[in-house]
Amino acid sequence: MAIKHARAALVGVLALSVAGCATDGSDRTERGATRTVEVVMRDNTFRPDRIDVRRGEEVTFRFVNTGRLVHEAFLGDSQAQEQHAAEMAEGDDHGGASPDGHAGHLTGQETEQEMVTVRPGEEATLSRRFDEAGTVIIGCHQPGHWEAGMRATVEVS
Ligand SMILES: [Cu+2]
Repeated sequence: MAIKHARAALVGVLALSVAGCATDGSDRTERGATRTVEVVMRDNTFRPDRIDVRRGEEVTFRFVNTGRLVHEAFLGDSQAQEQHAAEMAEGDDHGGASPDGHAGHLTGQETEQEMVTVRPGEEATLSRRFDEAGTVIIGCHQPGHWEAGMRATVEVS
């Protein structure tokens, strides 16, 4: 009984939030086009390590960290991965202070998030629409993880 009531309440909340999105006035909102892919993070792998998507498809990645270490998922091509790896290495030298180059990078991207950090036992989602055919990489840039091969590929065709 209690469970039924809770479910009904949850459905109500979901319906409300969907309605909230629709009246947002945003023309970027698309209904029912998102596919969710669960990716398990371990020490130090992503599973699956290859995800096939269709061009134009919007995917929500649900990263679940079942390992004992903090992991991150950074989405980008190989060039972006190398750049991010270099930034992480630089960050160590600067004692964690964020140079303004990073802020500029973020403002140029509107609100599109391209990275999540997930603690052990936690999960986080990242949504991305893939408009170009090719390979996008999901990389973990916690110290040593990228070097250890902690990455997955998204093949867009
Ligand atoms: Cu990692």
